[in-house]
Amino acid sequence: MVRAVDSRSGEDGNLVRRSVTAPASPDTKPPAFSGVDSVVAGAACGETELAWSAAQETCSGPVVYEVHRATTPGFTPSPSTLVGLTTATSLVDSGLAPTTTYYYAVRASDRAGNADGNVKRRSATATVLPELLSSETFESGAAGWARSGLNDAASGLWELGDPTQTDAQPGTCPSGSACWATGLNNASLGDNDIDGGTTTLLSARFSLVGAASPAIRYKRYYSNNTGATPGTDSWKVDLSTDDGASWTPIENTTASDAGLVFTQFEFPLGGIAPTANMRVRFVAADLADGSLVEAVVDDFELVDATGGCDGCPAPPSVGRILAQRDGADVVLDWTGDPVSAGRFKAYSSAQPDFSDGTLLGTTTAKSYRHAGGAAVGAFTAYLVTAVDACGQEGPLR
Ligand SMILES: [Ca+2]
Ligand SMILES: [Ca+2]
Ligand SMILES: [Ca+2]
Repeated sequence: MVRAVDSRSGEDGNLVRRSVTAPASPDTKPPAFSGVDSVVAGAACGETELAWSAAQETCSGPVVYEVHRATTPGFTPSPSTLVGLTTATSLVDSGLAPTTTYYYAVRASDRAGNADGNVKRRSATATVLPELLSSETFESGAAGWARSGLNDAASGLWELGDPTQTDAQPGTCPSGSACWATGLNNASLGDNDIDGGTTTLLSARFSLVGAASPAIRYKRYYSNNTGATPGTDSWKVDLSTDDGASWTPIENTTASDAGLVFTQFEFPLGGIAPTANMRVRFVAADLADGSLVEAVVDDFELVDATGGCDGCPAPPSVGRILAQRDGADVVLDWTGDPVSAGRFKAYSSAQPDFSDGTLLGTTTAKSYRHAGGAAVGAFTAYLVTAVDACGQEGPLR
């Protein structure tokens, strides 16, 4: 509202002032807004997190932000791409498909219905969680792994146990007290390292059939940078999908791990089709005279890099919410509801059947303040959903 002052002279000659309300001049100026600033993968499965700077608006506040989402880069925001309305300057989008890239635009609109038309878009791939399919720590024995294949070295052949420490060999395992090492017991540096040939460690047969994004992980240590001819021997790891008949290299390096520290290596199969007859072999050698070569392998894991989103139970639903006016706001409260969740989402709708529900915002508390909610319309329905640790949200109904 614009307030004006009407001035006229009174009979006694004194100036009389009184206020009148002038007709409202329509606010047609959209909020000055720079659009979405960042979109990143979210904390939980199937989530992205958006953030933007507040719009400048002085006449018809508060500003409401329309969040639009699409899977095409140059999309045009429209009612069909609207996925959220919020007065906050950030939003967690959830329930997204893993490995899919989503594109977002955020536009600001004021109470008078003026919307900005920025064309800024940002994209991110929704968070995926890996699923651990199996883990071998060798604490219960060799588990079908063995020295097999080319093993013509005079010393430093693969052995399972707890290694003794030298400047070239760690004195502990990555896990527990059992790991594979090239000659466990070294009396001194240069004693019981690999000499004069090759040693090969062959894994047990394993299957990765059914994994959507299969990967192999292991912890390893490799050193060839001490001794008379450092850096001349290779560390090789190969993968077979046909029980050892043929091999694909997954590591081939002359670089050493520094400081007796293990490296966790992860190899996504990518275009290699998983089978039920898979094996890995770890090959270390001292082929150049005088090299000190040591290696350790432990904690062999099979992983489905995107499978973690499938293992989540059905998300909880919120039963009872109280909605009450507080001045111009509506405060939602479900502290009496027994459901527990890490996060809740509040929606409003002008329809009793909730056919056009719009996301107001996200909260970690069991309450939500809908700023300006009391003035939105004669009828407003509210709904709160719970979001579980996987980022799954209860149904909107
Ligand atoms: Ca171990
Ligand atoms: Ca050794
Ligand atoms: Ca040697």
